[in-house]
Amino acid sequence: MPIRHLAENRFVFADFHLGEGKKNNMELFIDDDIFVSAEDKIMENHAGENNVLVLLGDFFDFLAVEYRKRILAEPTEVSAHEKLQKIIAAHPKVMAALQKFLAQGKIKFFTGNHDLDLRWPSVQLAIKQKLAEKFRGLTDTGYSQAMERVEFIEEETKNGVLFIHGNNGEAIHALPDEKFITSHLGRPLPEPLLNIPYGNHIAADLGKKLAHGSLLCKGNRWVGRLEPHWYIYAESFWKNWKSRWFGLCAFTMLLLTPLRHFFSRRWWVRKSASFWTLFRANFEAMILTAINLLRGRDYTHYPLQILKDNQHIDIIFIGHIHEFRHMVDKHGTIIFPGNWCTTYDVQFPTPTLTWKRWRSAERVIKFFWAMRKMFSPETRHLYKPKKRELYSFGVCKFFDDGYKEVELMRYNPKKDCLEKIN
Ligand SMILES: [Mn+2]
Repeated sequence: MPIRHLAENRFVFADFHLGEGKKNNMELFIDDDIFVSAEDKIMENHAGENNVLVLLGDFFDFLAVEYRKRILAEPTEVSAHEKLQKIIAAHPKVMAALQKFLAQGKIKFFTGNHDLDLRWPSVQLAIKQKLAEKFRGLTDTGYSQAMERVEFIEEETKNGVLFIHGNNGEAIHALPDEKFITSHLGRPLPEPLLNIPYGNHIAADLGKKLAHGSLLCKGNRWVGRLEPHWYIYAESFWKNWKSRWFGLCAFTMLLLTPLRHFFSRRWWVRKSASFWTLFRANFEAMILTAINLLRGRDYTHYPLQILKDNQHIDIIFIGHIHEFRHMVDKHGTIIFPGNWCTTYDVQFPTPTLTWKRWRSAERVIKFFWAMRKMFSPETRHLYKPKKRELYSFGVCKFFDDGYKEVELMRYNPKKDCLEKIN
């Protein structure tokens, strides 16, 4: 029997959303120390192997960082650099862990919708230089080889395994064909701008106003941190007038945002979209997860379609929707490696479905009926949002004979070990 050799180990992490630190309420990453320990454990357990760290998009969150006191800043190359420097300064331990990994392996950055700024070649170079800086001055070749081990890609298929961030599965976050905008109304721009999907502006603008507060109402710290996020608005109407006011403001802002964007001086937000397109996008951003829940369609829809349409792909690693899941279907395997940014999960009561017909109607009716339990004083403690402390990642092992193995794993900080997630 021929002996099979391990050719490459990939450790796939997604959605860290590193921001500019706690001074900004949009910062979602606080587990720097746990990431350092997880990296150390991986390097310890896999010393001497051909290791690749895959960061599957939204590793940096450029949309959560202010530039000239603005969150909705013009997406220029200069702003990208300033934001990057703020993120690097806010997360020195994470940067050091990446430097350490690079000393013995490779790092692949995938572009997500929150770190489209990685498309600027000079931003890529700045990150390469930062991660390879330990090698500077030793030998020129050591430094340049270390930089070559850092790679930036948008998607990759290797040996039947597809790696993607996954934002193209949602219409409002799908990437435009042109990477940069170089002209406006037939005139060339003084400097190119990043061509950003409209959904990004909703996250940065509406999301920030709801999280930080505005003239109308105080901010709600759950915005951006609770899954599913529509629950924040639904819940506010159940409680008292203070929180109901927040719900009303959120609803008003939802209606005003497309109007504001339509008439804004900042044309690069709307580009050539019509008012209705903007309106629909805002509406979908708020309640699409709720609609999908009611029509029984979940986030696996998009990768499943890719597996069906592409005979040569049998495994997909996909991030973006902040879920962890290892799913095996007749068309192939899908791994959602999970997110590392702060997330609280809402626990919903599960209704028992008994009807023989009208099952989808039953699901809707019983779901709303069961939601009472979440707000009644006797049972509400059972359904408090819980912090997701999973620290999950995907593993993909490629062997020299074409065989491959995939796994959903997690780092357990209490036991300081790596575990399988079943
Ligand atoms: Mn994303």
